Amino acid sequence: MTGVPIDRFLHEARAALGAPHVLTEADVLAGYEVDWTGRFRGQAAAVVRPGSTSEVAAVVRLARAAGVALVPQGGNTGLVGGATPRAGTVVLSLRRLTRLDPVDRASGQVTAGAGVTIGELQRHADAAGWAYGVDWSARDTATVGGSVATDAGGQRFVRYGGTRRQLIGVEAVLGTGEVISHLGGLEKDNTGYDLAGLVCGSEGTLAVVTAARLRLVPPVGERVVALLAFDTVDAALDAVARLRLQLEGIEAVELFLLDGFTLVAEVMGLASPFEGQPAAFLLVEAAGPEDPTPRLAAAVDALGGVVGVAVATDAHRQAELWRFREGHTEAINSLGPPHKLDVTLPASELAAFVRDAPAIVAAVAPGARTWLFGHAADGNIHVNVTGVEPGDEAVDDAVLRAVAARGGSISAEHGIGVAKRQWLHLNRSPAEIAAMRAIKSALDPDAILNPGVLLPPA
Ligand code: 2HG
Ligand code: ZN
Repeated sequence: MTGVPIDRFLHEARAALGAPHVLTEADVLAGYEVDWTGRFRGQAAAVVRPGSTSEVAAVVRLARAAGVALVPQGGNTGLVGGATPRAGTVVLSLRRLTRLDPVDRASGQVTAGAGVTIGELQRHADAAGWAYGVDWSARDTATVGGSVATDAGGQRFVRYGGTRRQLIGVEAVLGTGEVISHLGGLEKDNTGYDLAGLVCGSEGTLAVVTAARLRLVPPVGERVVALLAFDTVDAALDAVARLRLQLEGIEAVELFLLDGFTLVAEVMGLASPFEGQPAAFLLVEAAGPEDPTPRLAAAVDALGGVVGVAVATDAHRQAELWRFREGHTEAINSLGPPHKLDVTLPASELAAFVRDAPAIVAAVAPGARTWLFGHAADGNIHVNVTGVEPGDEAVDDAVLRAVAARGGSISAEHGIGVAKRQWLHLNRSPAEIAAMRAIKSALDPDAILNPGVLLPPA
């Protein structure tokens, strides 16, 4: 978008926000124009950085009047291109919205601005004797606003659910420029449409989240982390259901395979705690008021196919074991921008899918490498494929169709973004997509919020 509308928008945005918060220099824009993986790239006309909800509302109203499209962006750690500007759009950076209210200790809730990172939120909750239940490896960059916009899941979903489950209310600016604010924190509030739940997971297409009222959880006390090595992938997946049943206080059950483990160890310089070459691994964390280590040991003893166990009871060693799992995203990216297919399978299909996925990929991309890891207890596998051009979607097509054919979801926790919108129909009926479009046009009548994301072209 060039010419008069964008010039007018920039002029008015400078007046509303102050010139330092309207960025147009190419080298400054560059960091906002590419996603974390490097697969999705775009060109922004500008980046605007409002510092309050009313400034966000002013920006949205100006954009609407000028017909300029906005791409909301938080920590820019999303993995489906949903925050990458498309030609001539303006990035609406929410990182300056760093309001972080004192924890309401009585209710176990907190109000956080969109630009607060998940790590800051976690530390803030901890300091007040509470905890935030959602966690994932990008915690120190990912923001509250982005996590609400994408309904981020993470590695403790098995225990606490995803972001939507923590969300009590939001403050957000609709595509009309109107502000909706529901931050009062009532746990029981049965007064009509759940607007917070609707905005959550809408990927910036309905409203721009400026703050969230979030539910905290009681801290768990004692923790144990174990890295279990298995002789077969099937044995590891069998163990998932058994651990969920037999190990009380389970906080995470994460799966990865030998090639991913080996790559992470190489790239991060980690020493394997195991002899030999186990086929698959589970990273298990359990917590409770008393040391859960004996319970974990008993549960592991009852499993089949375990060929190695590394247990950590101190925080330092626990973090070391977690690196084998959390290091996957970074280690895989060192091979070049991957295709990331974050999918869920029904529990009954999970083992067969993990077995078949490399062949499904190889059939359309013989030179590619397939990396499988994820949140096994949720049936959520992160299929990463390297060695494929960013724009070549044959692999995406083959994997997503295979997942849908087995009753799975084409997006477990990363959202649809631009990466998967052409496959939305695999999971959503025409009536559902029509309902989504109707909601979109009611809340964002001029389609200025994140056009091209989530919904396929009409
Ligand atoms: C994780 O579980 C994230 O670590 C990223 O969801 C997954 O890199 C990925 O594909
Ligand atoms: Zn994940």
